[in-house]
Amino acid sequence: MKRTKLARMLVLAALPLAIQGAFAQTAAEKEHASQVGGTMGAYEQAGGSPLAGVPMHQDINPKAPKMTEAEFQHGKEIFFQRCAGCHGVLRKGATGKPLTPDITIGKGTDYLKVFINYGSPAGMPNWGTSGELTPQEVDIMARYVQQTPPAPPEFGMKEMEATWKVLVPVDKRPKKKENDLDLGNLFSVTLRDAGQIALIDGASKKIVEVFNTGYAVHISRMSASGRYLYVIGRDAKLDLIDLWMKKPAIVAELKIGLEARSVETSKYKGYEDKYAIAGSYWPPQYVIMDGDTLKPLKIVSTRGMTVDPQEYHPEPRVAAIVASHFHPEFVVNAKETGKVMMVDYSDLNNLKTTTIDAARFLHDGGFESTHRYFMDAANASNKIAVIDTKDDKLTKLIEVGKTPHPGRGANFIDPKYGPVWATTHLGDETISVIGTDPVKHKQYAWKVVRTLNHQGGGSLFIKTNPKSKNLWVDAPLNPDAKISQSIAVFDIDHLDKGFQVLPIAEWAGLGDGAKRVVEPEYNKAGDEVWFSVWSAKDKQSAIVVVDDKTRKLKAVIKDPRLITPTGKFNVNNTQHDIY
Ligand code: DHE
Repeated sequence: MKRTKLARMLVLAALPLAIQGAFAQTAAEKEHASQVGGTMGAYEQAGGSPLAGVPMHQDINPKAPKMTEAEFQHGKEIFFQRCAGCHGVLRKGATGKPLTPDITIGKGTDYLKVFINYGSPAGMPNWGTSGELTPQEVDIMARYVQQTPPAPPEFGMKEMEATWKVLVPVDKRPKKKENDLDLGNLFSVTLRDAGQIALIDGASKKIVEVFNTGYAVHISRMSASGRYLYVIGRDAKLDLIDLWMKKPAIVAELKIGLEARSVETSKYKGYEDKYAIAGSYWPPQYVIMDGDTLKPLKIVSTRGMTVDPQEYHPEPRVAAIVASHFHPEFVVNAKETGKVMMVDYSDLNNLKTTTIDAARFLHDGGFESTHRYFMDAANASNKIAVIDTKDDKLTKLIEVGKTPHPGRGANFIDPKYGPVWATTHLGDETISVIGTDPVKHKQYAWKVVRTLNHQGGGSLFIKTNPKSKNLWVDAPLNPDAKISQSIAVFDIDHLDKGFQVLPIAEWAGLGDGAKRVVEPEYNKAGDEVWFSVWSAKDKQSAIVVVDDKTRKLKAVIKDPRLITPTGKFNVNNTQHDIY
């Protein structure tokens, strides 16, 4: 495929679903856009926000063009569904341009209407000519963005406490494990559009339990002991599941804000299972809670100055959070300011925080194999920031490919360069392999030692396991269905020999649907790899299990309850940061 066409298809893939159809020009693009169901729309910052339905303060700007209350409400709804992801809730700009009244009033309604109608080569969709917005809605939006941005409500201790429920008090919980489940080999599987997670037993591949959790549930994390499972929804609802109970159950819940993506637990010696932390997109803040009850203890705002240029940002969303293994600290990433906060949880009343300047648009990342250095993707800056969690310092900012998206990344021993960590990319077809051993392989440390090409862009996750010689990389957002429905696998001992492609979606034997293959995850033994085959809510999805040694199909998990499976979190690997 020609590069220009591929580039256009990748841009298409990153757009909200609703407008993909309109951007699609070829039959293949049109088909892809219609296939991807309700899922792609929420990908990248351009996704719909749960804030659309939240009541907000309305302030009509006297200098701005007139709007009726109904028009304002309609504009607000469209803004949160379509625009907030890129332009920010307060319209201060994120991946899209700032749209505050000091800028927009000067441009005027007619200019703005043209812009909204036709879009721009810089990535602004053609909302009007695509048919996504009616001429009347284009007019409403042109006037809406000249009003003072309505701010969603804040969410402080009073609001949090009002949502807090302990369903099973700590003294009514088991003192030891009361079931026969092999906890280390359980998988917590995100059922994204059902607002649920499924617990699946790694050996029998059967669903043990399905829990109703938050809306468009995002990730699961484990407590240090492996007993408690934490699940966060995009609506910022946090659920705590006790895996020791005879029948694992939700024992506490808390809403930590209005929109969220991340949760983690204290892992430092002496603090196992003591605290949990969750970060929100709105309000931009994080909260530290009691690990076993979710009682909110300390809320800290992330609002502040960006690393570069040093200017105030009112909504630095909290992206990945990990727990340090070297200090009683959480590593909290503020996306828009590009700052990494090492939050010392040993004294919550006198909270000490070391703030490390990294690069803007921090998103996801994982530890290298010693767990000392956190490899932190600043996605829109095309960089990996290496954060030393022992000395609490920035070790290096490394240029990688376009829009790195490691998930947690992949650690392995490169036959030539020693210990390395790899990231894949959303924006191109490369994998950047980075040396991570500053002691025995100093000359390669914190450098891209290899760049591998795999099937194509639109990749989200890369995975291996200490017991494996395989490196797996997905490409679920690639516009070519052949690519998005398969997986590439490299032999770690022969990386320069290229990759093998396995037709995972075909192996699943499903009917029609997007069938994107997403997120490789190992079992506890490190001898099986699980892949989600992710279709729309009303289509059948599945999980395909591959034998890691032979690369042959081992099992297909199909169940009517497996609705839009995406992330899979093996208890043992999540508990011990093995990836
Ligand atoms: Fe994720 C991790 C944010 C869309 C599946 N995702 C993360 C993290 C963040 C994030 C900040 C890191 C959490 C941490 O480590 O503490 N994700 C976002 C978004 O803002 C975005 C781009 C758009 C949105 O509206 O939410 C988004 N994410 C998606 C998806 O569409 C995915 C593919 C499917 C889904 O279930 O929603 C998806 N994100 C995941 C998964 C992880 C994740 C599976 C955890 C990876 C891991 O190995 O830990």
